[in-house]
Amino acid sequence: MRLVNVSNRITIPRRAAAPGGLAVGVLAAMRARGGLWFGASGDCVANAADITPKLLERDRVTYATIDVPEELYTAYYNGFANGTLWPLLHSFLGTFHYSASEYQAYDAVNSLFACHLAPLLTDTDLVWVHDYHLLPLAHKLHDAGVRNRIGFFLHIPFPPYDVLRALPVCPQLMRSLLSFDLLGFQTQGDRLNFLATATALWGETVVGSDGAVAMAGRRTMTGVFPIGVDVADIEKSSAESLKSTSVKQMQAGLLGMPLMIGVDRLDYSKGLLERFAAYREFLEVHPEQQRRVVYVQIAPLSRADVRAYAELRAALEQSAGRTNGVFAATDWTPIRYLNRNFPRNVLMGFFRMARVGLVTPVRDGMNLVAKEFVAAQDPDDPGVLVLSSLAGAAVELEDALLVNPYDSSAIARAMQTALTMPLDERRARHRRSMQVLRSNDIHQWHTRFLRALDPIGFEHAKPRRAAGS
Ligand code: GDG
Repeated sequence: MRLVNVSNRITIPRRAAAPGGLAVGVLAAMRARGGLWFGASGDCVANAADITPKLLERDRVTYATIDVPEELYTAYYNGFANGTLWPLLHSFLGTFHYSASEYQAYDAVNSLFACHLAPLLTDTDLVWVHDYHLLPLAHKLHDAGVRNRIGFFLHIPFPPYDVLRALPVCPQLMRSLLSFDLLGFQTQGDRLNFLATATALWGETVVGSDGAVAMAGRRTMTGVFPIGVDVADIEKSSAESLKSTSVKQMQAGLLGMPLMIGVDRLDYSKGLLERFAAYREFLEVHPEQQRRVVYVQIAPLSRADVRAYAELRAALEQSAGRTNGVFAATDWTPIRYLNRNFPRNVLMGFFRMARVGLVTPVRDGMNLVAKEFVAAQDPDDPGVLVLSSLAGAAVELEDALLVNPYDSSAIARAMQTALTMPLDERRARHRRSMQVLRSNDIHQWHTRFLRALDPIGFEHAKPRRAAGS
């Protein structure tokens, strides 16, 4: 059995990778199992008729990419995927828009993916499709004659039907999801929202007691597979990178003050404006903390061509500037706000030296940064995670300081609690959180998903290294 992962974009090792949770998860599955990873290259081609997949072999993984015509890709990616589905699935009806032509482009790019992936598949391949860019892909692959087992994992939330039905093409997209053999979600809440939507559209009889949806002679299983992180790798790289130049420079710049850190793609789902407001409130309510703490916010730009992201960027610059204007001293900058991308091992080193991790998305499928922050801590002197109760990670990380991300006073209080928490309590919370992370790490995530997709094929195919190792 060969694993074939399909995602909008792929990450080729040793090339600078854009930050993003999906790539981190799929790369771990590919490294462990080998196989084929198919997606768009990010480059453009003049005509769809000229598309030929480019193949690259590295370390028993075949990376296959296609170039997509620019206009089509823009309408598919910036338009329907990130202007319609991303806000809608995060329940942001105010940011969501719909355009029939962008939906057509989305459908057409899914057809192109299917048409160029189908010839690369062999009969025994297990196909695993990732995320909201590719909801119709199994349906298109069936049309292209593919009969393999095909699974789908949604990395972001699945909203309640009452939100989803704002989308004019909701029934079509829901129907095409039933072409998958397995649908995986981050949390039970997401899965139940999907099943309730299926019930609302097609009646109670389509959903079985085991959570499978049966329609027109097909049966689609559903399951919950919360994504994890590579705990052992992060423990090692966070400790090792304390010796790196960037981490030492950061340490020197703290002048002995505790570090509060946030690391998020610049995205309105991550609650950055709300977090900046909470930090301002914290400095007002606790003037004794002024000049006693450093807040570093790393926010690499993403989807900069989508208007909502450009607007958010401007608002964040204004907000950080206002806080620094009001509170800065000649020898102290309250917020260090960096729109840049750091190497992964350096980030893990930053996490390890931080006293507080701020992860306060207003909605998030899981949030890997929350898990990475915990895994990177020194168990003898661990930092404290302040975590949004609206992130999928809050289901597992009950020992974080859980906050409502819209409640700036609650976040400000949690900042103070985290900064003043006694060592014994920090250690106890960290120990319990690490047990949770180890019991569901990244290897268990892909193992559990693939075993559910094809129990028989899975038992006959050995990964290149044992899951969990
Ligand atoms: C989606 C879902 C779900 C960030 N800055 C840099 C950098 N990162 C890395 C982080 C982390 C990843 O990017 C971000 O993952 P998240 O899970 O936090 O968020 P999304 O990108 O929105 O991911 C999310 C995830 O998919 C997986 O299923 O958890 O809910 O929205 O790994 O460390 N990496 C590097 N430099 C940076 O500056 N190298």
